[in-house]
Parts: sequence; C-alpha cells; structure tokens
Amino acid sequence: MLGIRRIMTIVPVSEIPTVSLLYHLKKLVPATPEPNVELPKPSQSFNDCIGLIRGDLTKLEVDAIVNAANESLLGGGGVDGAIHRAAGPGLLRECRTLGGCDTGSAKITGAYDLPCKKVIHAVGPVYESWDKKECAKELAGCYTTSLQLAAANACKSIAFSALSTGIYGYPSHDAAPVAIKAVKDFLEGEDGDKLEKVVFCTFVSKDVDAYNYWLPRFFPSTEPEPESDWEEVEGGESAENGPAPVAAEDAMVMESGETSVTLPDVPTAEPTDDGPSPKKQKQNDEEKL
Ligand code: AR6
Repeated sequence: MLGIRRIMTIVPVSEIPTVSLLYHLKKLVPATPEPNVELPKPSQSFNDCIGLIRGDLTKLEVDAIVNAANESLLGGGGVDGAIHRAAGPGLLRECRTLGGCDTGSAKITGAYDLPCKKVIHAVGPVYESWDKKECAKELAGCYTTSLQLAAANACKSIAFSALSTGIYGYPSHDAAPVAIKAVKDFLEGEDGDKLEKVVFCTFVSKDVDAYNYWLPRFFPSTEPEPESDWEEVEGGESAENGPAPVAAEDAMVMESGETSVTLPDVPTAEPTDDGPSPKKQKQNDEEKL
C-alpha cells in the first residue's frame, strides 16, 4: 500500500509546468509595466526551460534536486530532513565522506531511494540583514555551483528548493530574484544548453508569491495577447484537454491528495498557509487518474 501511494505521488519531469505553459494557462501573470523599469527581451526557449511547481521536492522525478543543506552536510531539518528521510541511510553514509561544504557552494551525491538521480547539497547563507550584499553573493554562488555540478554530471533537469528561505531566514522576496538571476545568467552562458529544465520548487505561500512576482520580471511572457486581457484564473480550471497539468498553485493538492499522505514538516512558522479544500483535492485526484 505504501509503495503504491509513493508511486502515485511522484511527479515526472514532463508534468512539471513550464513558465510558457503557466503563461498560456494564465496562471502566471505578466509583469505590469513600471515607469523606468525595462523588462528583458522575452525568450521562448528560456520560458520553455524554466519550471515552477509547488510541492515536495523529494517527489520530483528530475535528474537532480538541490537540497538546502548546512556546512556539515550531515542532515538537518526542513527540506534537508525530508530529503534524508526519503533517500534512506545511504545518503548520509555518502555525505559523511564529503568533508562538509562551504557556504555559497555545493556538492553532489547519489539519490538512493529518491526518484531523482542525484542530490546536490547547497549551503545557503544564514541571512543577516546588515550584510545583504554578501548574503546575495553566497546565495547566487549556491545556484551557480549547483547548475555547474548538474551540467558536469550529465543532469538535464534540476529542481531547486528555495535555498535559505526557511530556517536560515532569507526573505523570500529578496532571495527569489537572486535565485532567478543566477539561473538566467547560467542559461545565457556557455553551458546553458546542457540543461533542458530548471525548476523552482516552492513549498510555502511566501515563496509561491515571490516566484509568481519575480519570474515574469526575468522571463517575460511571449504570449501574443495584450497584457490588459490577463487575469488570474482559479487553480485547476483549464481550457486544455486532457489531464490538468500540475501548476504551481495546484501541486500541493496533488501532494496531499490523500488524507493519509503526510507532507514533511515545514520549518518556518507560516500562520496563514491555507491548504486546498477537500473538494478541490478530490477533483484533482480524479483528473489525475
Ligand atoms: N520540499 C520542498 N521545499 C521544502 C520542503 C520540501 N519537502 N520542506 C521545506 N521546504 P529550509 P534553509 C522549503 O529551512 O533555510 C536545515 O536544518 C521551505 O519552505 O529547509 O536553507 C539544514 O540542515 C523553504 O522555503 O532550508 C540547514 O541547517 C526552503 O525549503 C538549514 O535547515 C528552505 O528551507 C538550512 O536552512
């Protein structure tokens, strides 16, 4: 029974919605033009490459997932704890051989019982508001090193947790643009074409909001409709035929589709992170079957 439930909740890389798809479904709202702020040139290939999903990182069947680790690399709480629990003891055994990792960098291991192929352990900074510049540099270093490691290890898809935004206290609205810029810079660089999908995996609503705000400012829509036509559409409603894709807002529905499925502990106090209604969960489950 446990085995069946586990298989049902794994999300294949092809089901992780891209920014292009989210724009098309009007689940990602283009940035409203602001005076003196020029948006970058829209790129269809980048929008097809960037993925956004809300859910449990340990359930993503991508080539590599990026753990929010600490310098010891010996496990901890938050997403780190969830990854070690899901991977099994082999992961800790391998981590013990790595000799830790500096803040702002990352190391790669196997994935053991996880559905991905590799785990990249990135050590984000503990946020200090008086040292924002150094924190941003270290956070960007985590993303860049992780992408380099993925490319060097023939990983074509990679999914990031929102590094440092939990226990380490980095404000989501400050961390998201640093993360997105580092990814964009990498995609524009010489190894950029080695990666086919780079996914931002959010978990709590403050990160969902931050990525919904910042992604359109780095990866503008290529959709032809005038921006005045855009409006937010309730999650799950789609003009597309076939099963509804897993959108950023809906992924948690899938993860908690059965009442018996327990999400890993969320490490931040997030008082108003409302879950989906039971009715919506049921609808979503039926669509997925
Ligand atoms: N899937 C996806 N994202 C998750 C999951 C999950 N299962 N669980 C939590 N998150 P955190 P940090 C999100 O605290 O701030 C550990 O003890 C979470 O909502 O895991 O970098 C390490 O060992 C947040 O957005 O990592 C370090 O000591 C994001 O993951 C320390 O915490 C990162 O939150 C690292 O702190």
